[in-house]
Amino acid sequence: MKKVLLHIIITSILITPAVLQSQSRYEVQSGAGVEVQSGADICADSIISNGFWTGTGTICSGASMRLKLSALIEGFYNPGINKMIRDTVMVYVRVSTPAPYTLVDSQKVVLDSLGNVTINFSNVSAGSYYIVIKHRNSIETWSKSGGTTLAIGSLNIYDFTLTQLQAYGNNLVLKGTKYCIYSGDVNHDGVVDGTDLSNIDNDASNFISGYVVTDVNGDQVIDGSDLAIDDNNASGFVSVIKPPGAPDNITKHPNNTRKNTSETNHNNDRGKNNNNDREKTNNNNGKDKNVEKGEGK
Ligand SMILES: [Ca+2]
Ligand SMILES: [Ca+2]
Repeated sequence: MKKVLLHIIITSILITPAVLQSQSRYEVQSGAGVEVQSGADICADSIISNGFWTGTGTICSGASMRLKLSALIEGFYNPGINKMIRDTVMVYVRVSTPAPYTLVDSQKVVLDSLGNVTINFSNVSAGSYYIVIKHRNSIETWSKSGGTTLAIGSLNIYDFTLTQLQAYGNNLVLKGTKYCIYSGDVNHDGVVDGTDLSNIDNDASNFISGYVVTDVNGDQVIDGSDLAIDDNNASGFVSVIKPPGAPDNITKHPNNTRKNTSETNHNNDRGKNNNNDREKTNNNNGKDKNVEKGEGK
């Protein structure tokens, strides 16, 4: 298919010099024509068509919003080596106004050991949005007050680790030199409190281990280290801070079926207690039926 596509592009350029093509942009100018043969496809982040197309191939008009996101999970981040235990998060894009900040897209992705991931959102057009991160045992965190501008056709960058202002309500905790998302909301009710502590305490008493929601520091052992993080954040009355009128719960966008290439196996189901209020998604392609059992690592 690549040979066919290359042939089409080269032929197009030779025959119709008005056609411009690059990695993320394909433009057919007025008066120009492109034949896409059966079985071939032309895809780009941005396709501008002022000319005409022939043939029965596929045109992927998949203009997407690309976002390089950086976020660190407090319990999973070790400032001594500036590394984080990688884990899955849900990332939501919501309009910045008006309330209730309509959800336009979401992705389930894996933050790497530096807290980075690059995501393609296919349902987001250029505008101002809130970026919301939800992790299996951390406090749901919204991006800075007033929203952030996201563009199409260029890489957008949003870094929650830079300053406290990067989160709505300054709801980040400094660890070393990086700002992190608060850990410890084991039961996902939006607050770190005695209920979370109790859940951790129970699992620690039962020597539960593995990929479980009570493992707040990501070492797959439930013990006093996890309790200490929750105890500290419960003492600080850590809770979700989001714009007025925001909904209590966020659900996955129903139209989203795209998978990010950085995702890992989500079938890791070694823990005994990992159904505890996990993010439940309903990926239409049927590949992620086990998401509710384990979000990956
Ligand atoms: Ca909680
Ligand atoms: Ca642990």
